[in-house]
Formats: sequence, structure tokens, C-alpha cells
Amino acid sequence: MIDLYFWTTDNGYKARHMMEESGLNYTIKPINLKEQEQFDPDFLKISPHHKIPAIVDHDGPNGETITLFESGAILKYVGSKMINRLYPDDVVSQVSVDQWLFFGSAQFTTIAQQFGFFMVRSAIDIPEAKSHYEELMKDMFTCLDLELLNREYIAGDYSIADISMYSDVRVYGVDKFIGFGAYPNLKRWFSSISQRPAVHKAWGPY
Ligand SMILES: N[C@@H](CCC(=O)N[C@@H](CS)C(=O)NCC(=O)O)C(=O)O
Repeated sequence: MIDLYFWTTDNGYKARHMMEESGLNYTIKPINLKEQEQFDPDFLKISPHHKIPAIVDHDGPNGETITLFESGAILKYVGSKMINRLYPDDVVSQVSVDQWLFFGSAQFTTIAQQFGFFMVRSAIDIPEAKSHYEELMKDMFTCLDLELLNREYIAGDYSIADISMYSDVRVYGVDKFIGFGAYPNLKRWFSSISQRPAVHKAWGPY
């Protein structure tokens, strides 16, 4: 059994999407960020930088309990543990998945969060910050769209690399933010992943 420490944010949904794809038993432990629950001392023992998502696997390696934070690390761990692996076994495929997984975690979501902050949550309107992050978002959408021209999924077969980017494409692909008009391949990728039963469950009520 895996405990998933979750809240309804892009990174939270990445991990929940992964758990649904895995078919492994898991329980959602909500960490209400609006109530600052991420600073609870018990949660900080699991996730020292007060961030969701995090997991506790009570059936970890050698049958021992293991804790894990950082969405990319969680995707990789769960992807390696599941039966129909979404993290491949062979090194050449791993390299391909890893580079896009790290792009998803370190680049794509990091910029998307800043874009979201200045577009939605900032108490003051800063047009320069908005246009700066909008350009960066469009640049990343363009990159993904070009990559997906000749591939169904970002690293070949559907994998944790796709999961690492799906949530922010879902949140910011809508017309009021970036939109899909200039990115037909990314739109096709997004529609295909959106139809997966695991995605319906992951983005549904809990
Ligand atoms: N690099 C981390 C980022 C996680 C992250 O930014 N989590 C946010 C929600 S999306 C959070 O928990 N924020 C609460 C806080 O910083 O106190 C990951 O990929 O898991």
C-alpha cells in the first residue's frame, strides 16, 4: 500500500495520474496547502521542503517502508515498480525517457508555475513578468509540438515522461492561457492522454 500526499495542483496531479496508471493500491492523504498543512512537522519528516507530492510505500524495497518526495522521483520509482512499466528496462530507452522526465520536472513545470503565479495569483499586475513567462511557455510548447510531429508520445512509447508534462499542458493549454491553436501535435498528444481511464480517475473527485 502506498500513501500519496496530495493536493489539487499540477505536481499533485502528476503523482495521482501515475498512481492510477500503476494499478497499485494507494490511499490519498490530502495536504491542504491553503491551510498550510505542508508545514506540519509529521509531513516535513517525509517532505523536508514542505512540498507535495510525496509518497510513503509501506511495501518498499526488501519489504521495508520507504518515503519519497519530488514528483519526478516518484514517477520513476512507481514506474519501475509497476507491472506494466511506464519506465523502460533498457538503457537506451531509459535515456530518452529520463531527458524528457527531467525536462518536465525541472524546466516545464518550473516555468509553468511562474507563469501561473504572474497570470493568476500575483497580487500585483506585472505585464513584463506576464509577457516574459508567456514567451517561455510558448517556446516550450513549440519545442514539444515539433518533437511530437513524428512521435505519438514524447519519448516514443507512452511513459512517465508524458505524465510529467500532462498536468501543466492541461492547465495552461486552455485558450485563456496559451491555447492549442499553434500546436496541433501537442493537441493530439493531449487529447490522446486525456482519454485514458487513469486520467479520468486521477482528475476526478477523491
Ligand atoms: N519540484 C517539486 C515541486 C513541488 C511543488 O512545487 N509543490 C507545490 C505544489 S505544486 C507545493 O507543495 N507548494 C507548497 C509550498 O511550497 O509550501 C516536484 O516536482 O515535486
